[in-house]
Amino acid sequence: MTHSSILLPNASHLRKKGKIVEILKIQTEVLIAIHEFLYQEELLQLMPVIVSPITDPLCHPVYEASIKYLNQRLQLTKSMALHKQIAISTLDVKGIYIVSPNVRLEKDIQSDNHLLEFSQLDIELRDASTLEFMSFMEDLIIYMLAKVRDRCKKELKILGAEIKIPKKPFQVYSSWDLRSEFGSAFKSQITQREADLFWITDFEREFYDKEDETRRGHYLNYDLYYPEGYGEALSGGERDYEYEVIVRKLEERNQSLGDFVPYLELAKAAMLGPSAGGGLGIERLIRFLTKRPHIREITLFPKVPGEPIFL
Ligand code: ASN
Repeated sequence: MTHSSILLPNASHLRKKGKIVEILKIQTEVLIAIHEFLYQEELLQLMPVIVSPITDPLCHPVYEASIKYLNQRLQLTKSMALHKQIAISTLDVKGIYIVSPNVRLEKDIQSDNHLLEFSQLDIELRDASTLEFMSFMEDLIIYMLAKVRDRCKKELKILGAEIKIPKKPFQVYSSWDLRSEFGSAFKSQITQREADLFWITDFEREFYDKEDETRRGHYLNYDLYYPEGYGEALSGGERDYEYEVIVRKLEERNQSLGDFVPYLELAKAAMLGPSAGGGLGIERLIRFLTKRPHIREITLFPKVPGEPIFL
């Protein structure tokens, strides 16, 4: 059998060697520093969930990614948002984390910052507020950046990348203010303009992010952004956990209750509790630290939306 090489051009990074060794060394040190910080903070690490009857519905369109096993339809994990909330409600600990692989078969995204398969550092803190979670993440990021700057001097020099340590507290913008200043494309505008990491708060999105009880239509959630045009780093929020509220929000979003049966059963049995969390994209973080023009450059097996997959 003969084969044509329509896929091989997509894999030029495997041949040209690039600076992938330095990039992966930085990724290794990033993960070690993150584990160190979370260990000191006494969070427990959970193993990832890959298939489950439920997953994050997301708030943008993706192709279905599921498999049938016996009589069940199992979803490939889009994020562990629902499992994290269930875990922290079940375990009497300060917080949990997972380095979690996610599959999102993007439909119409063209960007230098998306992969169909990626990993996020998912964290959930028990009883935490928005401000407490944001402060926790700032400490984590400052700790990790200082360690990587220290431990990867040679690699950063080869890559021509400098690590600047941000000061706490990071700047916070409301999405409402940014929308009125920049219009609907505010995210790409503001990430170009800023010189340090910053937060954007209060987005209307997935049903599990907590709505502000005193201001309906406003949300206790946040995104962390990189400066210099590197875009979104983390998204997360405080969680709604009361059955009636969750059902109302699913209905408002025209989402089928049948897609969330085990989660709704736990909510109905009052087995969900207050927490806040978020997911930090690992590949995006490495791209930002190594200052690569496209996220494909920091992984050996990139899966870029709209392109055939080589490996
Ligand atoms: N990581 C997000 C969260 O924890 C969910 C997501 O990735 N869509 O809220």
